[in-house]
Amino acid sequence: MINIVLFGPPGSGKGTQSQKLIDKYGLIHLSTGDILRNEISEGTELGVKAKKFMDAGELVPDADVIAMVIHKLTEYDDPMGFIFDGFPRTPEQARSIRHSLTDKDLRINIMITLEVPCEELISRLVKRGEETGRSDDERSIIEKRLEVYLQQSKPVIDFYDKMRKYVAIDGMGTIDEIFDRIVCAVEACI
Ligand code: B4P
Repeated sequence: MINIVLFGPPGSGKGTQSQKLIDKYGLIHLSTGDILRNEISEGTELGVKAKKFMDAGELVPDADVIAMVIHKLTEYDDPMGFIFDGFPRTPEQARSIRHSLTDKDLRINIMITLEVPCEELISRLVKRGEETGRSDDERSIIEKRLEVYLQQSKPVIDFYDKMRKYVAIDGMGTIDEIFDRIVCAVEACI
């Protein structure tokens, strides 16, 4: 079983690269952004609450996201492993998932951070906003999400670095070039 955390600022290519990793390794995709958007489209209590935070470019509260992920983990019997896409996004989320996995005798094998310059992130997300109409891909909200990433999410790197699980990957280039770099890092840890 292999468990991968795919980390990086908004627009760094986490969702894009997760799809390729699923195809190659048969892992289960656990994207907290996708799960939350699904809750919103179904109009659940969590969705109504999450939408307010997401549309403001803020993180959804830790307690809600952690409970949601722990519940999701129980839905699968004998998986090949998980790709945690966009989770953990705070040190509190990182500590919680570590405890939950340890209780099941499991662990995160590698935490991959996609590094992309800020101007490129903004340009990718503005383009996606124009193409898809995604409500949080609007310039002022994108800027807020980047600020939140630097202040609240980036410390997650230290958490995994201390455990020697952190690997930085250049997130610039074609999708296939970046994927090749990720595969090299994954193969080195399994
Ligand atoms: P997410 O859905 O995780 O959104 P994201 O950070 O923008 O990443 P995404 O995966 O969608 O984009 P990607 O980089 O692949 O989160 C949305 C919101 O949900 C958060 O702001 C927060 O409010 C909430 N949330 C989610 N998880 C949470 C948590 N754990 N705790 C609290 N709140 C949480 O791609 C972006 C664009 O770039 C795409 O259009 C893609 O086609 C393009 N692209 C990708 N690779 C490229 C490349 N190599 N070259 C050019 N373009 C590329």
